[in-house]
Amino acid sequence: MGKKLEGVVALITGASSGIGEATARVFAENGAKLVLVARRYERLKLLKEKLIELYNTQVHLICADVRNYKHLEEEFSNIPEDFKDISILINNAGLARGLEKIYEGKIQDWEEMIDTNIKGLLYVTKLVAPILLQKNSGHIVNIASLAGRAVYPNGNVYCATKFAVKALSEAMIIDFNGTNIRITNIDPGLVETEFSEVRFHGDKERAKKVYLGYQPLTGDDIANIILFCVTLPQHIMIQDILVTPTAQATATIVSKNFQ
Ligand code: NDP
Ligand code: 8X3
Repeated sequence: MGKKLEGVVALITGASSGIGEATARVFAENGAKLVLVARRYERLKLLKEKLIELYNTQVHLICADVRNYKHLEEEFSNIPEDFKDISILINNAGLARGLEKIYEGKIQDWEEMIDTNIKGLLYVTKLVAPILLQKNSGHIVNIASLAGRAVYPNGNVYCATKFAVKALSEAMIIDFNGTNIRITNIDPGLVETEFSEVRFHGDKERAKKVYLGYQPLTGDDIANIILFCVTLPQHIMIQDILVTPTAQATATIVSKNFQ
């Protein structure tokens, strides 16, 4: 049997770690050609080498900050011919910074979250949408969060950015209606990645504790859900998915049985 994504070009933002990296691996295994975006070039380069070695994948790297539209535009105009025909966009790059009351939050953290999670997603979508519209097909997957469905204590600005992603997914579903372009919003709960380390500004010990005492989701779990959505028959569009570890009921109710 042929591979599910044989020859399909997929662009994944935030591919240097966590969910994005796992999605790159799962897509490569399924025959996709990849355009991978992140800021940490060394990470992307190592991943590219691994994907070539394991799956003979064709990979084009874009070392860019999704907050910088001008740079993204330049990089897009330099995408090699072989990778230009993007069919799948995974809007995954994103982060949380800080976990404190709104009146204790730092302006720099707020700006980083808003600029990356909302504006970065919009910038990349703005550049990929014309390619999909031109051929009247394709799929955009937005990684929002459980944090975009219910606010939790000290989540304030991060939650607001993910509510915005959810709103943008709903808007895209309406705006692309009448085309063959599909939109899927995915809201994961707790996934063990570098997310908490980034949120706690590099405090690995504090980050580790978030995932202790239960089985969190992995990047691979989300990657396989994404694969499922993008490989369904063309007439089926999964609009929205909420996925949590079995031990997680809500953002604040997590059963840590053995703690
Ligand atoms: P990671 O920290 O492991 O990965 C985040 C990725 O985003 C990295 O590849 C990072 O690359 C990239 N990124 C961050 N900022 C930028 C930027 N300005 N420009 C380009 N790339 C950027 O976390 P996750 O894999 O967990 O996070 C992926 C997405 O999933 C995020 O949107 C997050 O909000 C969401 N999510 C995560 C959950 C979790 O529990 N882990 C749950 C729900 C949603 P680099 O630093 O190299 O630029
Ligand atoms: C990441 C999951 O619950 O830490 O979006 O906000 S959570």
